Amino acid sequence: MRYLLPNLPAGGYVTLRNGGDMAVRVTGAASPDCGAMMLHESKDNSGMAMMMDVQSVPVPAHGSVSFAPGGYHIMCTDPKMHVGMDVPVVLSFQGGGTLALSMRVYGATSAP
Ligand SMILES: [Cu+2]
Repeated sequence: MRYLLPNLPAGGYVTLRNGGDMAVRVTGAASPDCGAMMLHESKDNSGMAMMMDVQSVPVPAHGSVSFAPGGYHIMCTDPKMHVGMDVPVVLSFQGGGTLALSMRVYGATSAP
């Protein structure tokens, strides 16, 4: 998680690998340390950085998808966290599956 200030959304970045034979789709994310979590994609629109809501993010069979700056991210509104803590996150998938993970919180200038 990249955390800036309590009144700014935090960004969640993660790489998901799918070792299975079927493609899956991430359809949502939730954390008790966020007011809400949304799947977003950053886009460069003629030099203007924009973010858009995305309904789902595909993870190809035997492939991976990266949530990374400039692309997909998990937006955390109203973050209740501090640098150095681990935030519990549950990702939900099309078809009803879930994946629990823990995301370390970094500040604006610190890097994983
Ligand atoms: Cu966003």
